[in-house]
Amino acid sequence: MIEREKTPSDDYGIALRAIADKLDHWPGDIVISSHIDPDGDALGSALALRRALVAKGKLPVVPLEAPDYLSFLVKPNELSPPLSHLPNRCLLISLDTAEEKRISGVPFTEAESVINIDHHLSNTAYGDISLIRIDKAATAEIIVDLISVLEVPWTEELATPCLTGILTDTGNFRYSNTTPETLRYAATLIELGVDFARLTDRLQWRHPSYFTALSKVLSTVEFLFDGLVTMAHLSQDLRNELGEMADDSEDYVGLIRYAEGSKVAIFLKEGEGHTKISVRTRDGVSAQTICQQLGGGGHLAAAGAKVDGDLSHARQGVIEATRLELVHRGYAKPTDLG
Ligand SMILES: [Mn+2]
Repeated sequence: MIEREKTPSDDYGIALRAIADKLDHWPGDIVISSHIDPDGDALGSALALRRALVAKGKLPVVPLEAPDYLSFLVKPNELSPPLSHLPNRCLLISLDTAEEKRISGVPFTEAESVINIDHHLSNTAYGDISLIRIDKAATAEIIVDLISVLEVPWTEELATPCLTGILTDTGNFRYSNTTPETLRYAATLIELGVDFARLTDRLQWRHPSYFTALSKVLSTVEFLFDGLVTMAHLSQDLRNELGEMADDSEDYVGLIRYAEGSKVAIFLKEGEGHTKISVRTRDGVSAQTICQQLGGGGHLAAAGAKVDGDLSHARQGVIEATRLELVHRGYAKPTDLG
């Protein structure tokens, strides 16, 4: 795509061209945002697109807050606090965000026009232009193509956040969304200047207190449904005790999913009055179905939800949703209780 799409002709290329034209000719302000609690794809896509538009003389506002483990990607003044209002004639570009209510830091209804670029199956196509490509491993892949269509000269500063999005959404090329095309995107981005070994190393860095938190989280691991389900949690009490660094916990669920025999890995993080649930699955069990029952969403093998109530309430809810999905897929009997 990067090479051949200079003169786009297929539907994808036409959509990219329409977005590029709109960005090139938009007379007002531009805001780029992504989902709340941005991950590497959300933040990487937003930073790369912002840098590309800055190279074209524009100054998009990006109201996102980088998690600690991704803050090394961000240069001074690239991110802004949440916006309580949008200026008149504002174009909103929403990246990697399936529903408008999940967009971070933006009063959505005040946008004059919305461009919605995403790869989630559950995307509701809420934009004036919606470019949803569920075959892409990361929204960052679409951003790579958009930057090429925008004809911004490629630099390492554009390529690194794009590859970050691909790396984090594929678990460093380990998840089933990793296609030959994904690896071609990565190869091209490395050719464009990303220091691959340095980036993958840097992405694994965590504050020392993360490892203290990890040791406590691992002490909560439990196995349910005869080992089909691995679950762990981080309570609000422990988060208070450990401080904010314990919150870089996105990958706890990625660790416990490797328990042999496990089809479903669940990580619960308790907050004030709510609990965040992260689910990873394999062998046809749908994390998305489990999380949709709890008001969340995501992909087949990786999904999440945020539910009201404390840890034990969330634990009950997710066990029941998981039980239904395991029964539906033939891995458990309706009488299995966990
Ligand atoms: Mn993504």
